[in-house]
Amino acid sequence: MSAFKQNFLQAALDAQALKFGTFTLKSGRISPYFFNMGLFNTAKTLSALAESYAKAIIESGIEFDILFGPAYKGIPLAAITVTKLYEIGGEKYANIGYSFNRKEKKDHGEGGSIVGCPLKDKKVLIIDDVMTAGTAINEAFGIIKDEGGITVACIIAVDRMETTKDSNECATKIVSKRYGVPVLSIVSFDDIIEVLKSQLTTEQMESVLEYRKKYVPTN
Ligand code: OMP
Repeated sequence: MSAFKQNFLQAALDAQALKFGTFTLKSGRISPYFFNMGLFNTAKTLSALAESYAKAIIESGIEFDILFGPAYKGIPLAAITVTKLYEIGGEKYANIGYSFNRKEKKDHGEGGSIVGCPLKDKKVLIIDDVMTAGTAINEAFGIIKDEGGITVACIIAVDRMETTKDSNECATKIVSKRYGVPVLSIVSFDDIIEVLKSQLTTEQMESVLEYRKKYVPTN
């Protein structure tokens, strides 16, 4: 497993952004683990987070013009990661732009709902936190299309690898097929299990595996 994945998981545990217990998800599922991006909230943890996103993007070799962070959680992610891409990846990333959408439309000043680089005719990479059923990310694809941009991929920190309500395929696959683009992630549910198996109690491990069996497709 890549070092950036392991570093990310260690940073998530240190920041208590990755927790084990009983959590109700947006989908209503009761999950034995939860990833809370909001707990990466200090300079050091955000720097580690940005490094993991940047390394995953560099490793993918995806070519793009703009890193787009959907409001609200994607906004700081886009800003910190675009900076880190330049620091780590050098000149190749010097002119990569960043932008985000406003939740509320502004009718004064320059107006519009996009802040940062205009998306028209640009190759856009969406950055977000977690994908469970893929609902949140759909909106971002729509915004980019409406602005005349071309989404070339999206990247999330955690791919929970779960099926949606109406399909036996995992949400990341469905999103990837629907929009014809790769869905990248720093880590998947399986990476979490692999790295943390020695740190979880038997009880935690059992509920994690049971959840996996119920909601993660086998192929
Ligand atoms: P989907 O829209 O179903 O893909 O769920 C993704 C969203 O669920 C994230 O953007 C979060 O708001 C929330 N979420 C987490 O933040 N962490 C998790 O581990 C699980 C969820 C979730 O509710 O599924």
